[in-house]
Amino acid sequence: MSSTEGKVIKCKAAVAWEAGKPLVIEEVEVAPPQAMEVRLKILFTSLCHTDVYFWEAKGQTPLFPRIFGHEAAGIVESVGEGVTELKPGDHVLPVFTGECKECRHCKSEESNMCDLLRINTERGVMLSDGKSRFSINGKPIYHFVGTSTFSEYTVVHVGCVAKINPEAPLDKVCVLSCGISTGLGATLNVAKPPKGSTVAIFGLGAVGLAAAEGARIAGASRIIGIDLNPKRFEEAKKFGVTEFVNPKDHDKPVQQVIAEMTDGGVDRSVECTGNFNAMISAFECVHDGWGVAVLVGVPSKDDSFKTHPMNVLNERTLKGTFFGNFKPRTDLPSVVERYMKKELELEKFITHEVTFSEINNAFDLMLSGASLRCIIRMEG
Ligand code: CXF
Ligand code: ZN
Repeated sequence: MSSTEGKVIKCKAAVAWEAGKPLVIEEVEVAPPQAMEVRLKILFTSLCHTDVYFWEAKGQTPLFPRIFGHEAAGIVESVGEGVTELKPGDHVLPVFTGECKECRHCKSEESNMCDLLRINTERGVMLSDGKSRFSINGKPIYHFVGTSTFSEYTVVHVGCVAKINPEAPLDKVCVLSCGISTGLGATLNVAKPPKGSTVAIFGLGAVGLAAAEGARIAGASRIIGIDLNPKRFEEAKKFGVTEFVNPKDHDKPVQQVIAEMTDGGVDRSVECTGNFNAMISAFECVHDGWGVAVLVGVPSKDDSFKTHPMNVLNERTLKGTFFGNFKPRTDLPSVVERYMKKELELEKFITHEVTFSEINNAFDLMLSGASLRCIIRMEG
């Protein structure tokens, strides 16, 4: 039994008091985990665009004060009642979407969209009692997507925690909690490019580069990266991207450019920008007869998507994915193993590292487009 079990822990957390204002490192109180919850000591966390988006209060009703953060790795400190699969000391990745293992989605081999623990960006409290486990002088601080990893300790539902190999370096595998798994899974689990095939990736940010990494692992012969920023290409080569297309360099639709490059279209495409015009291009650039396009990027609220139905009738398939179709508890341990076997390279995604007290720098680096992933080291 750890000395803190069952007790309130006082620790440091980066609190967002207001939309778009720098986070403030505060001393917070973290309540013990309740039934089916675990309290984690976070060792490393990284910043994902979704944290920035909700911090800027672009999505939905703003909820403040709040502790953001959902890409992370840590160690179980204590477990609540009813938790049998985790124990103090286990190495884990918290995940913003869960796997209850009981609902029809969890029981289906095809879905990872758990009914109970699916992402909810509007809820700032724990599911079981509608309360926050964080407070400052008795005033509650809201949670974010059930993870709130910008804190030395956090409380998470057991269904949102993947137990991983204790040998895995937590400062690397923390990026598997969200963006990198999303892009990787979009290619490996959903697009499934056969060996030797051609793959187009729209958007060469961290998620798109993870999709390219998936195509490289699958043995694609050509990986065509599409981005409006030509500077992205140099970096993209490290992820297996073999050719680069900037839609701005052409006076015809990019889907036509790609069709001309590939004798009628690519075998697979993965859309990682969230721009609806890019989604149309990603769909229309796949070859008729067998092409599959996968949508990953999150569109704006009022967007819609238009294509001629003949594009579908001519045997093109459109798919979408959430978290790369990975079931967090069942599948993430094996993604970690792929990294351990050096099949999957994570180092190249990690462009920066800061200490916890420098967390606002990680926001600046992401906003300026300078970073792919910036690791935030909680200690030392
Ligand atoms: C995203 C996935 C789509 C909805 C918002 C959150 N995942 C994490 O960043
Ligand atoms: Zn994310």
